[in-house]
Parts: sequence; C-alpha cells; structure tokens
Amino acid sequence: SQLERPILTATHGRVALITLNRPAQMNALNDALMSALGEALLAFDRDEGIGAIVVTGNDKAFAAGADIAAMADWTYQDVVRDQFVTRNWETIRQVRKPVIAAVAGFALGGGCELALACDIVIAAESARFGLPEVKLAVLPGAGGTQRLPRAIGKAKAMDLCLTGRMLDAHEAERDGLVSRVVTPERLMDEAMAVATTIAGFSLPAVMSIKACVNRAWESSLAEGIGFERRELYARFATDDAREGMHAFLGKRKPVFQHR
Ligand code: CO8
Repeated sequence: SQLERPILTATHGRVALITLNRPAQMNALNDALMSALGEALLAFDRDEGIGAIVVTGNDKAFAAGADIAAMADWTYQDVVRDQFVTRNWETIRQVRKPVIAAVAGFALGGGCELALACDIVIAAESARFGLPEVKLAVLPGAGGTQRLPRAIGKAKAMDLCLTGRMLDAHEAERDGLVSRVVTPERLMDEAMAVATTIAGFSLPAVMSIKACVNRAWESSLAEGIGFERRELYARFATDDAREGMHAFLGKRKPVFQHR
C-alpha cells in the first residue's frame, strides 16, 4: 500500500514531487528510503518531461536524520563493507536538474544534510535545522561538516556541529542555509510555484546554471570563471537560446523545446 512505501512520487506538469514517507519514524532515513529516493531522483533526472524536482516530508518532519535504530549496533567493519553513505546517500549529487527541498518541522542530522544537498531550500516557519550527531558520539557524515561551513561559514557551522543546537527557520534564512521562509500553509504552494517557474525555462540552460553555481563551491575563481565561460558559449549552440532572445525582441512568450 501507499503507506508502506518509504517514498511517494507524483508529477504535476513538468514538476516531480517526492514525499519522504516514514511518518511514524519522523522520516528517519534508512537504507530502503535512501535507495528509493536515489532511484526516483535518477529516474526523474532522465525523464525528458520533467524540469525540476521537489523533495518534501510532512508537517512534523522533513527528516529526523539517519535511522538510529538501524545504525545502533553497526560495527566499523559493517559500515566499511556496506559503504555506508557513499553507496546510496550521494546519488543526489548526480542529479543535473534543480532539486528543491520543501522543509517543515525537523530537518536534523542526515535530514539537514539532505536539505543541504538540495539546490534551493524553502522552509516553513515550523522548520528546525540541526546537526545533533555529536550527542550520539558520531558526526554529520553525509556532507554536513563540509557543506555547512561552505553554506553558512565556519563559525556558525562549528557552533551547530559541536553543540547540536537547532536553528529555527528565520535564523536559518539569515545564515544562508535557507532560500525563503513561508507560513506552513503556503509551503507546498510556494515550493511547487518555484519549481514550476524553473521547469518552464529552457532545461539545458537551467542545468548549465546549476552546474556553474555548483562549480563555484568546488574551484578557484579562475577555474570557475573558465567553466562558466565554456558553459555560456555552449548556450549559443542551442535552439532555445535563439528562441529566448528572439521572443524577447518580438515581444512574445518564448516556446522552449528544451534543446
Ligand atoms: N532514527 C530512528 N527513529 C527516529 C529518529 C531517527 N533519527 N528520529 C525519531 N525517531 C522515532 C522515535 O524513536 C520515535 O519512535 P517511537 O514512536 O517508536 O518511540 C518516533 O520517531 C517519534 O519521535 P519522538 O517520540 O522522539 O518525537 P518528538 O517529537 O518527541 O521528538 C525529535 C522529535 C526531536 C526529531 C526526536 O525524535 C529526535 O531528537 N530524533 C533524533 C534526531 C537525531 O539525533 N538525528 C541525527 C541522527 S544521526 C544522523 O543523521 C547521521 C549519522 C551519521 C552520518 C551518516 C549519514 C546520515
């Protein structure tokens, strides 16, 4: 039944919606959920009819982290053999279309790291972000210690990682972890509207912009500028770029073919 699936998927026009679906466990991210999420993300990334992907949870939790019940008795040998995290947590990095996290309630540990791996984070006022792994004597090992300092700076990241305290939605927005804050009632409308806007643009241009911004995280300015310039030149090899500019000049709406 729908209730037993770790994720639910739906499409609305060119927007795909993925809902994390372990409400009784606060959407704790176990192996089945992360594998299903990875498969769904890659399937939507390949789907020509999809231009943007929204990932959400429920009112109480986006996700309260890795599944502590599953992890509690793992040994060093277990995590090395199974390639914990590497095996199915990093699939989201392969996705070339924009992924928008719509966060209400708790986004803790791996749930916060999942939001950090998304391209845009839209938070309800009820959202709470934190990396409480230190309290369990583990660490934010799904990119948290690396992405959080890049997103909000070293001082704030050290504070969050070492104390395990939570940020509310407004503090998270001020710090740069969150793109927009809305009321809980508006969350899904806002996230779907943002995704629909992006999905209406030329997909090759959108994917190129995402790749350029991600490159800024990972490279020197000179290398990033070089990457950006090559991506810019490549836009001129697309029909959509001519259509976009001629539609502007002709004072009409562009009709993009996504090529
Ligand atoms: N794993 C497993 N079960 C969970 C988790 C979790 N992360 N979070 C909540 N649950 C379960 C609870 O055990 C409880 O189950 P039951 O009803 O059977 O007792 C149910 O969900 C409801 O939770 P609560 O009763 O605790 O609800 P509250 O409203 O009182 O509290 C909180 C909600 C604040 C979210 C609280 O549940 C909590 O603190 N959860 C744990 C948060 C946490 O520590 N997360 C970090 C986990 S470690 C991690 O993510 C990274 C590990 C290393 C990196 C590797 C990749 C991630």
